[in-house]
Amino acid sequence: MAYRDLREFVKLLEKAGELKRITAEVDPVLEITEVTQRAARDPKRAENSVGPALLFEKPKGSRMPLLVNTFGSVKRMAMAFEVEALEAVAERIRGFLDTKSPQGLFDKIKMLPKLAELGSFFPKSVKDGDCKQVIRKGSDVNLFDFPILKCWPQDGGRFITFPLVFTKNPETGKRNVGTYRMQVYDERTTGMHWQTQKHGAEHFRRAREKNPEGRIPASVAIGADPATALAGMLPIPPDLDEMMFAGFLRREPVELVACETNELEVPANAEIVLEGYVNLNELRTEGPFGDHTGFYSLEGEYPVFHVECVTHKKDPIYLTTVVGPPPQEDFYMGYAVERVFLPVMKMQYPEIVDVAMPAEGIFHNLMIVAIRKSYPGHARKIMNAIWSLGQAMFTKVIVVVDHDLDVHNYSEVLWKALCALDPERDVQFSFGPVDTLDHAARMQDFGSKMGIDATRKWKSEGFMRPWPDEILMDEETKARVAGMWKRLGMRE
Ligand SMILES: Cc1cc2nc3c(=O)[nH]c(=O)nc-3n(C[C@H](O)[C@H](O)[C@H](O)COP(=O)(O)O)c2cc1C
Ligand SMILES: [Mn+2]
Repeated sequence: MAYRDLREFVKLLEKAGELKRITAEVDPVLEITEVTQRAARDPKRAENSVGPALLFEKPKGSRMPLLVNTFGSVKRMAMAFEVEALEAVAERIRGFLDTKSPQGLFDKIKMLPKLAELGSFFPKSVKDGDCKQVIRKGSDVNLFDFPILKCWPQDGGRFITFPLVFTKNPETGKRNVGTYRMQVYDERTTGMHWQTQKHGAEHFRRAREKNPEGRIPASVAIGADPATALAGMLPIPPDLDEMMFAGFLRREPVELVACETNELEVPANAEIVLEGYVNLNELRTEGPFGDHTGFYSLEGEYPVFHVECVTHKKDPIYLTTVVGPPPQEDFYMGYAVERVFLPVMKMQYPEIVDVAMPAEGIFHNLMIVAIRKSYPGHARKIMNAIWSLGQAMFTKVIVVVDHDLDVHNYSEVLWKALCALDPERDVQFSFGPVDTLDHAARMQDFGSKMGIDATRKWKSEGFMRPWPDEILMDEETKARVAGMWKRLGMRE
């Protein structure tokens, strides 16, 4: 059974010992971040976790609780998707992809809605929802009712960090849902930080082409059942509905309810909904913001969201997340995405054996890819494939290794990849779109990338020397020494 809403997930987390309640008053300005950082880096916790989810019952200056670090471990990501291990989600996706076998990757992903028709994962419109228990319009709207975080000292203000931003493609009417942070400017105005390659930004541009002086409706849901809440960050193709995908993940359709003041629909189980619009001729300075790179993203000009109506549950939970020096909660979200979409990647490129994105690479800086190399230049082909694959286009450094290397063992990757290099020969540069947050790029959004071919080199690639074997002791000697171990006076 799918989680009904966020609080049902909170209950389960608490039962599983994965949630800590904090009853004392804590300030959403900086203090909640610092508490989260300290709790997350508790050395007594398991390695693959950044500490428990935290429910702050009394954020200073607000009457509602705040939930953070909700998805900050592999275990909690699996709980969010109601599976024992993330591979089970990957397996389900693979099962669907196997049923029919269209050609391209995008075709394959696009198959999902068709297949979903069978399983009826399509969102369902309903008349009413808990998100409408309280409705405030016009001058009754005050974003400062919510415990919105100022995360880091140099942040330009308070930021809504975990929203689901709903817009419609003005040409096709298709919905998009993206998680884009929102800086609060005043009671009823925020920034809208959709980066230029993201689908919300595309809707904005298409609408502006038609009517530069107009506006597009936008609605924002904060907090929903876990699959729905996580759907906004999924790197899925532009015309695939995130709410359909959420339905697929939770195995039950997402229930959507019409907004009060615009044409959009939002999850009926949302904790909080902000309804409004974005002017097509208005930009405003956004940032700085302590970002998931571990550095501040600098000020930039972004669209502005005007809130006309707020609806929420009687006793809403404000869902948020803190990004900052890795690893933070978002690393575990990204890791789940990596695991869940790996079979999709492998289907298009069967030579891919495994991929890893170390936390320190903050998703877009480093991808290690193991391939079963079959022909000369194969590693280069895979680099180009990754640079053309959805948001993987942002990958700054790709390291391609042979299939017998464990990409998750970073010290082995460092050792063997470096040994396999003749840098001038094996490093390839490429130009293209880069992540907006890359502060080293020569200009925002455009720059260079590097591919490193760290596979064994072949004669057919012009490498005429023999390639040495890795040093391994033979099994016979190992067994013999194991037998004499005690006799040698060595400790077991
Ligand atoms: C916590 C969090 C905050 C994010 N903030 C932003 C943001 O401010 N701007 C942005 O463009 N992407 C942001 N992202 C990444 C997008 O959510 C992600 O790229 C998503 O796939 C975008 O959806 P779209 O492909 O429908 O545009 C954030 C992701 C997470 C997990
Ligand atoms: Mn999208």
